[in-house]
Amino acid sequence: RKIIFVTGNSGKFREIKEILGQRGIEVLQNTDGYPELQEDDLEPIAADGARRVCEKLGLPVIVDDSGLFIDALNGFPGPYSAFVEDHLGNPKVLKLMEDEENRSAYFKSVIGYCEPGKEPLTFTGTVEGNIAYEEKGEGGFGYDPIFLYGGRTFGEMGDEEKNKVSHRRRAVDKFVEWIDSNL
Ligand code: ITT
Ligand code: NA
Repeated sequence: RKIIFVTGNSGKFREIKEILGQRGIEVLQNTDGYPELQEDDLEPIAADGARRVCEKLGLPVIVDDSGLFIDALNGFPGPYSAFVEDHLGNPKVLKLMEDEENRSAYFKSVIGYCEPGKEPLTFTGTVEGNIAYEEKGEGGFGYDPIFLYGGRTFGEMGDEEKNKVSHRRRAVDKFVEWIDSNL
């Protein structure tokens, strides 16, 4: 079985290829991109994105809309995670968190899946952790160096370790469960 994953983010692609690969599903990357809805929740963004690319390509596709939600910042950057990562970066997020004692945050990943002629489906995974005081680790991508999980950042873990516990892993597990009982 093969599936097309539409994403411009090579970190996401690497992780999903590995996780789905272990379950016998081959993942092909398509970097065409798609317009993203502006919404507070990631589910409608992923659903709409999956629908658009599926209609365009005429094939079953997945997309992954994800983000980092920081409690002390009322869930920021959340749906703006890509913009904030690109334009401000981790040092400025740490700066915003400088005087905050509440470090709790979570990552969320929503897989949007769509088949031609069908309504899109979404599969959500989250993982709770804390915002570090400084960037640590060369692994992963994006916010991984500032996201502490069990005493180390996702950036300090290798892909293998991150893929066992990550928001993305949890979303993909739900997707695979659905595939197993529906396809
Ligand atoms: P797409 O082409 O798939 O849309 P993107 O990077 O624009 O790629 P999003 O719109 O979903 O993806 O934005 C999510 C942001 O959150 C982006 O800056 C990611 O780098 C970051 N992010 C998502 N998952 C992450 C993870 O597992 N670890 C660290 N940062 C992550
Ligand atoms: Na994006």
